[in-house]
Amino acid sequence: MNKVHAAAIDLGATSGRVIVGTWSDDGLELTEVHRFPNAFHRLNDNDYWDIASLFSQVRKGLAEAKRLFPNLASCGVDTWGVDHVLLDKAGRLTFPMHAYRDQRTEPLRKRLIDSGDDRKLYDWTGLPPINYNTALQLGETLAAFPQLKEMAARVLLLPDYFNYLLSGQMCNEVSIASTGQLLDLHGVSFSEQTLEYFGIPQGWFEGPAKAGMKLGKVRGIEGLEDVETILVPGHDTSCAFEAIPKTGNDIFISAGTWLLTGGLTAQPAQGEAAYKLGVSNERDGLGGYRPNKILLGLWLLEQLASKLPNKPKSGAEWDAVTDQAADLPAPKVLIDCTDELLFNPEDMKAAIDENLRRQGGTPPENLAQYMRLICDSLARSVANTVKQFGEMTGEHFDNIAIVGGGSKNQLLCQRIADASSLPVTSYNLEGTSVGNIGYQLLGLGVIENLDVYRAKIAQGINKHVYRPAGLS
Ligand code: LFR
Repeated sequence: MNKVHAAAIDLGATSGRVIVGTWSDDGLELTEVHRFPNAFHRLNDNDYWDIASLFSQVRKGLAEAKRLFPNLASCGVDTWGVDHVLLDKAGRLTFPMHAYRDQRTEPLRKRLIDSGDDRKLYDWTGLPPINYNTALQLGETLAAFPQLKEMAARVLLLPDYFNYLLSGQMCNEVSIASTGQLLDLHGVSFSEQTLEYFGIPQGWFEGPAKAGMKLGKVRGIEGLEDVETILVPGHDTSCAFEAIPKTGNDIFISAGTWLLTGGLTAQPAQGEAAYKLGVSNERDGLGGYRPNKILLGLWLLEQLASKLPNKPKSGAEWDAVTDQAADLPAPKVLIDCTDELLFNPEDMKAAIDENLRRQGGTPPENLAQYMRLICDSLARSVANTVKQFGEMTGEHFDNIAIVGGGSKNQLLCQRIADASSLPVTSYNLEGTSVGNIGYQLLGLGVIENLDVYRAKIAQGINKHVYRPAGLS
């Protein structure tokens, strides 16, 4: 087999990267060609993404990918969920792109809960009332600016928009559409009831399209005229979940800014139990169900550290803090990770301290103590969710499979194992890019299906199993 090179453009809320996957008889080899920080910016009371500079980083990364791999065949874009642009008929931006942690939707979310309509929406879409849902964001936008109904003609979520800029094709991909509370729980279509409920014009969305198809050659970047843009699962979490080797009765975690905990199943989670647990029935790139619970993740640590004068600068410095934290005694009072005040506080340290005080606890004194507190608290939140998922589905999970940046945090993995009394298998896998590249190979006709791809990747994968304390 000739080597095939495909570039995964993977944009997260705190960093973005372009990674080239080289697929051959030997399997998949990844080369990171570009990495850059990402952040939203507050202007008065609102939070916005700097979308033009984000796209310029994508262009830079693609140009570098082509320079290093002159035979580059394709590229595909995945990003965080829910955020979107409103375009006019000619594809021009009609509204600034807000960031999902913006609190502008909070009054509307409260109204949904107080009126009980969130339950109705759950039955229609299988998604709980999270204040960043695209449907809710559009509801707020339209209430504040009703004239947008006439000005805008189309809504694209972020990966769909970058696909459009790259290829000239507008389409709404299924996994990313599902993050926004926009799809009908059954079948694969937009939820007419939900769009109507929020006053969103039905024509603002089309499809949704399944991943794995060619959108067209890259436009407007010199030298990339032969490179195909391929529709991959636009949602980063979907790419990550789809890359994880499936063995036994696993429950999965994609660990990073969030801890996305759940699985890939043929059936959606629905009804009272799923609603109470707050399961999000997101979709994979082919429209299959991926029910998961969206738990607060390492955002707590990232935000806390970002304000510290002497924050660790390298991986080695972070490892040293993790080692110190592992030697500390387990904190008696843990953070309540369901606290909404932790979603986007001005000052994360103050928000965590306040959360502890409310529960009768004492704030930590140094970064290692915060690290220990955060890892133990996140571990408890995951363990509770795994237990509740088991009770809801009747499944007996015998392993937790974890990928993503957080899977490299040994303390977090160990504490999840301890708190859940289950082994945690951490895969050394750049999961999001691996999933993204798999769909590009599918679109290029290089692989038959994703099972074959996953099986081949699993052969060469490094993993580490964390056993729960007290069990061997
Ligand atoms: C992770 C993620 C989560 C989603 C959150 C907001 O990057 O995509 O899956 O819940 O960001 O979109």
